[in-house]
Parts: sequence; structure tokens; C-alpha cells
Amino acid sequence: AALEFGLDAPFSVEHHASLDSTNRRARELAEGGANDVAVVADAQTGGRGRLDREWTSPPGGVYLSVVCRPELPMARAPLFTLAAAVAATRAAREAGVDARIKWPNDVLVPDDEGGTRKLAGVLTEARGETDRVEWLVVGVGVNVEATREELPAGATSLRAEGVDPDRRAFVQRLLETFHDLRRDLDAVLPAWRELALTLGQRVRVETPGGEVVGRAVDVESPGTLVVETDDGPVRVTAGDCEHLRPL
Ligand code: BT5
Repeated sequence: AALEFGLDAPFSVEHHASLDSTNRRARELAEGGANDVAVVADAQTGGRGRLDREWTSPPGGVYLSVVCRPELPMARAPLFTLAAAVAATRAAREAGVDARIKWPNDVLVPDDEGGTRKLAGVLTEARGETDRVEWLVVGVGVNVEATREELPAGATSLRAEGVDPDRRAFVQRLLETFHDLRRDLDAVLPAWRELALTLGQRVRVETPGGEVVGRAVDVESPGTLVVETDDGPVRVTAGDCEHLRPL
């Protein structure tokens, strides 16, 4: 069934039963000058992850992309990605799932074998100049009703974790938290750190410049991971992270 949206969302909502990609649609709206619009779909036929990877998007999921035009230098835009990860994680935790954030943009749930499964992901796209963002499209995909069989290996959904939240209420909570954080960007990193799975872990990060191996010690504004390596601290920006694996 299509989601029914209340009018109390902090964004105007464009809802579709199915779309190729809510990020694609949101970019189109952004290019047309839109602001504070959330595009929501129940299914996607061409969902995308980072680095042009695929985002499997069966019906009964939450696929949403927010168009915003913050007055911000481009370098601060990654804070919006972290804010969206916090918002999705909090909404999942309120629904009763022990969700945590893996840097930079994965929402994970611990499994019974000491590993983790991916519940949600965030993909931010931006246009603008170095000193000023023109628009941001912040896309969030959350697996809600899908069975594990419908999802890639290593994924999970809220239903597979044993909870069944109302999707409209879930989207509403996610958008409210995102909205609160974007108005108070200083609150993003502390909120993110509180939910972080990655901090304190030994990790291997693959970047275009090579591998970085060491202990993830902090995340600095606007979302840079600090890895303590044998040769001292190395800073990795979210955009340079191809893969991060706990060791
Ligand atoms: C992400 O990419 O995690 C960002 C995903 C963003 C999706 C949203 S849905 C609404 C909006 N519209 C779009 O078209 N996109 C956004 P990345 O970190 O690159 O992770 C992608 C990887 O996660 C894939 O290569 C798979 O391994 C895995 N994956 C794909 N679909 C998944 C799913 N439904 N659940 C969990 N993992 C998945």
C-alpha cells in the first residue's frame, strides 16, 4: 500500500509507489530550483549506492532523497551525510533494533555470529562551488519489509530483525531528526560518535591512494576518519573510502 503522509513533516513530500531512483528524481527537482523536498518511494528499479554500486530496492522499503540548499561551503557537505546516517540509525533504534553506524555511511545491526548486517545506507550528491553549496541531495535507503532472500548477502531488514514499524511514522521520525541536525550542525559529530561502531576498531580502509591500516580513533569535521597507523595518524575523507573492513 502507498504510504500516507501527514502534513507535519519538515519537508514537502513527493511520494511514488515506484521510481527508478529517488536520488535521480531529487536531482531533477534540485536542478529545477526545488528546496526542502523529500522524494519517497516504496520501491526502486534502479537504486544506486556510492561509486555507482547498485542498491537493491524491493517493495516495502524506505527509499528517500531530500533536496536541500544549505548556505555552506562544499567542504562541510559531508556533515549532511553523517546527519542522515544518525537520523536513520535513531529511527531504527526507536523501532527496537540495535542499529549502529559504520563510517562513513552504513547503518549496521550486529548478528549472532559476532558480525554485522547492513540495514541502511546513505548516498549524498552535491552541486555547487568550493565556497558555496548550490544544492544537496541526501539519499537514504532502509530495508524495512524485505526478507533476507530479497536482499544481497550480508544485508538485513527491520522485519528480519523482528520489528515491524509503520513506514510513514519511520520516515517522519527520520526526517525530523535530520531536520533538527541540519539546523544544528555542531550537534552532528557528537551524535554520530555516540552511535559509531567504527571508533576504537582496527580497520583496513581501501582508498584510491592505497590501503590504510590501523585503529580508527576519531571522526573529525566534516566527517573525516582518523586512523592511527604505525606511521602516525592518517586522515581519510568519506569520498576516498572504497571499502572499510574491521580487522
Ligand atoms: C550505500 O552505498 O550504502 C548508499 C545507498 C543509498 C541508497 C538510497 S535509496 C534512496 C536513494 N536513491 C538511490 O538511488 N540511492 C539512495 P554503498 O556504501 O556503495 O553500498 C552499496 C553496497 O551495499 C552494494 O554494493 C551491496 O554490496 C550492498 N547493498 C546493496 N543493496 C543493499 C540493500 N538493500 N541492503 C543492504 N546492502 C545493500
